[in-house]
Amino acid sequence: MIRLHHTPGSRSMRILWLLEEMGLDCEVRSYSLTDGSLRAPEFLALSPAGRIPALEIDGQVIFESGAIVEYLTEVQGQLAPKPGEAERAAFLSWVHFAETQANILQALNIHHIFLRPESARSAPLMALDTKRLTVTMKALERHLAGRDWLLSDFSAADCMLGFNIDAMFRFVRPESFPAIVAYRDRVKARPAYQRALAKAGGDAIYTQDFYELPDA
Ligand SMILES: N[C@@H](CCC(=O)N[C@@H](CS)C(=O)NCC(=O)O)C(=O)O
Repeated sequence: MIRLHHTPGSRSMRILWLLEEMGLDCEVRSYSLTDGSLRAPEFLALSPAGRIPALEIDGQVIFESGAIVEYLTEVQGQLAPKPGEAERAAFLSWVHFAETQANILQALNIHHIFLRPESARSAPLMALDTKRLTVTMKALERHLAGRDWLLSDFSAADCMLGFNIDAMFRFVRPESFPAIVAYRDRVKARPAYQRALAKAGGDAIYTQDFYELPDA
């Protein structure tokens, strides 16, 4: 039995999608980001920082989406180059790059969406994080120009990074990023992505297509 601890719209989509790519079924247990259930002792016993995702598999619990991706690809022997193989370093770099970018997106989510009252928000910090996000998007745009996936073929690194794309375009307009837009379209066309999306239960985070920066 594989059980995924999940929140709609969160990083657990990476794992839901990867499991679908691997043809592995899982039970999904859903949580709210805001009702305190992620700080309950039973959840902290699974994920010590109180974060989603956590995955119960093979009689153990794994937390951190990047660790789950590395574990699943190792155990299943698919969707990642093995240690010593040519693209292994690139695979690990993009898996962890995706999480660097997700942390910036998370900061923007907190400022734009979760922090209340609005007067508690910091316009300079929001502008700074938008610039930091843009740096990661420019790097991604350069890397994706002329290629379909992060590595020479689709890999689990695409599940880590592909999840970020919808969130990126909530804060930075897509016009300057044609390679990322085309990559997003390839991601969305994957049957496993669509099956995962159907299981994911929607998006519990965004209520607007785009979030403008407030006046500084
Ligand atoms: N580095 C962690 C980050 C996990 C994380 O922050 N998840 C978010 C949802 S996308 C969460 O649980 N937020 C709840 C909170 O911050 O209290 C990972 O990749 O799994």
